[in-house]
Amino acid sequence: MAKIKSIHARKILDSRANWTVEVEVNGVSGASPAGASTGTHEVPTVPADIACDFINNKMKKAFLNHEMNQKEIDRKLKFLTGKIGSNGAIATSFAVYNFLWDERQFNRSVFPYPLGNVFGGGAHGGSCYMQEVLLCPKKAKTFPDAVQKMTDAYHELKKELKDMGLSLGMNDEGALTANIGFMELMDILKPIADHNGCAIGLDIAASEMYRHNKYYYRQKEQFLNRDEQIDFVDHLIKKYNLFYVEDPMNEDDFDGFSKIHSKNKKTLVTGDDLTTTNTQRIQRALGKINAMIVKPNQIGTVTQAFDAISLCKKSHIIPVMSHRSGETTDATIARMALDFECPIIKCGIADMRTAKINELLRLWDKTDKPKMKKI
Ligand code: 2PG
Ligand code: MG
Repeated sequence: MAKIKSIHARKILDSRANWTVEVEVNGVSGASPAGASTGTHEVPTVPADIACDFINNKMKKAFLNHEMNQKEIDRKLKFLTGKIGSNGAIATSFAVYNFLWDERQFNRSVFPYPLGNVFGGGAHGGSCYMQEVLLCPKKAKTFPDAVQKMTDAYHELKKELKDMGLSLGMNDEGALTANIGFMELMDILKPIADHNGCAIGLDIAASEMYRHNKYYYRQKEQFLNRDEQIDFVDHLIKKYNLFYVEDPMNEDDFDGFSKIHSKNKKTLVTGDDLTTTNTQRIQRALGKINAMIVKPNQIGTVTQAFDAISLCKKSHIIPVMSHRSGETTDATIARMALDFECPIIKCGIADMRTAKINELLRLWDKTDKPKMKKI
């Protein structure tokens, strides 16, 4: 087994022009993304300078000449997150994962469906209260066809909003923004999604709008109480035939998620801030959700993210590999989605988001008899 011969951390910029951590292990790199609508239960980050300083001046000595073993390294990283943050830990863990990529004997022929943020708002910018309106090209038979369908729908919506004179450009995730109400947007998007073979999903990111036990809808200047929020989400699911709803309730309201799930068994009721890629929180969510976001930087290492995926699979919860709103061109999550056979990868559509999609297009092209994971 290879040994760690060099480790070096540096600051690089993410897509929001904020500093983030990139780590090279034996010359192979990994970089940390960053969230804006972060869950309270995520492992905290530390400023990039502090993480890099600790990695280069203290951690390095303790890691050099150790075996390049993902589990062992991640076990050590887990205990260092107080010093290097989840950002320093995941950048190192990704670098090790990428170094070992060629050696690992995984069956890499089952590809995830992309889930792309086509229209956005909330904490990612844009006037809409809805954080993400997502498209999943469920009718596609191949990964390239899935990308075609999703981008066709994206371009059609973009043109429509431009022709109506409503377009306001893109937000943090490369999603479209416009001077339009959410329901009006949905009414325009639904036929576009339908004829391009895409299903619609939402990331409501409800914790971001939760104030004094109510949900604040800023476009409507309206507060909804818990029961009203459940009814509103239920109404949206039925009206737009939503296949996916992420974080419909505040991050600690496990029973609220359960209520929506029990009324809508065909929809993926998905935890993100609820579960934060944390196996203890997934245990609490069993039976209450049927899908879960996997963001490796929420928990700090590839191994812990993998443990979360394994628990999901045992518990009939669909693991959805996911980017963050602050990203780099690091494409490790695309590789992880393939290795761990996640049926869906949430990775955006435009701007820097193409790094993950392009990695999967390359891998699809290089694979003998690739196929899509059934969802
Ligand atoms: C989310 C993510 C990614 P952030 O809420 O699912 O889309 O956003 O990285 O800001 O938490
Ligand atoms: Mg989310």
